[in-house]
Amino acid sequence: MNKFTSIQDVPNLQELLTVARDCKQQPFANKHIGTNKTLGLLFFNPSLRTRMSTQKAAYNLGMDVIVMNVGSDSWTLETRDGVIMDGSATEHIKEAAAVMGEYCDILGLRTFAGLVDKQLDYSEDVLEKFIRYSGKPVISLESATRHPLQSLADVFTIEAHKTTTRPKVVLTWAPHPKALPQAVPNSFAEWAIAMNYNVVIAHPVGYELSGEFTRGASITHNQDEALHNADFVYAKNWSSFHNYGTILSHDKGWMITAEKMSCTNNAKFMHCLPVRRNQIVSDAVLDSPNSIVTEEAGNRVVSAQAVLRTMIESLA
Ligand code: SN0
Repeated sequence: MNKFTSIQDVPNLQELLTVARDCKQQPFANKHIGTNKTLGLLFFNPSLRTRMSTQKAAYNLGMDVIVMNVGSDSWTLETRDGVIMDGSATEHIKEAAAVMGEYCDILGLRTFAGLVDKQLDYSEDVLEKFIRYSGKPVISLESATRHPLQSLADVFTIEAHKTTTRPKVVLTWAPHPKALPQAVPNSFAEWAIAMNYNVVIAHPVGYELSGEFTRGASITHNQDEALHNADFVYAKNWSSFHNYGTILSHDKGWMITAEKMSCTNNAKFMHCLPVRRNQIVSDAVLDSPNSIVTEEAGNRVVSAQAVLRTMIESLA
């Protein structure tokens, strides 16, 4: 695996899940494989779980880690080709990525959607330029359109909790005060569909995700109907894809409450975090034993470690 930016980069999902299980059971069994290898973690946007879990995963494999807040601590980067750099950007992504590639064996990159220019976001401009100019394997730490380390942790968590071979997994939109990217729901949908779960996506009118991520899922505007008999409820806000980056609804009726959870098959509640309490989900649900958000976040170490281990093996 020479990049990890979407499920398409994974040659064998079941094999990756087996490696992940092994990393969970024996986190320090491969402490030698990362010796003298450097992981660079580059953040254009804030992070808590991704930063800590990926760093820990790298340490478990004996890697050295350099963390750089590119968005705030380094020079401001120009990403457009052929421009006269007489504005505020100090350095071009061509040099910056190439230099980081000199220092690191693997690069992780967080670059959120700008939510202004759909075409630019969905072309994964910054991520693709880092891949091209760094010359090193790149791991997405949430790009404009996907969050694959999160999705791998999500399906790993579902595998650990499922009580039927093909669980009903409901991805539901929930309200949020800010416009958020589609990366987490896009990615969760494509991984959950690849796992052959019974995937149902519920959202208000106008919140349809791009069809490339949701093919194979049932899509409904009726949340109650979706939640009926669900085994897993994955809540997430996202802004509109079609009316790009806009908020079309603040409908509090979409918040996940204990009453809504009572229509499910004693479903587990999931969210990638950070989560807005009593906006996305009520305190009662988040504080209930059915909430597995902390374990889900804990499994971010497992997903990062499985990906790093697989990548290091293909470096050699
Ligand atoms: C990001 C998102 O893509 O939705 C990261 C999730 C892992 N979430 C946010 O930016 C939340 C911001 C907020 O104000 O709640």
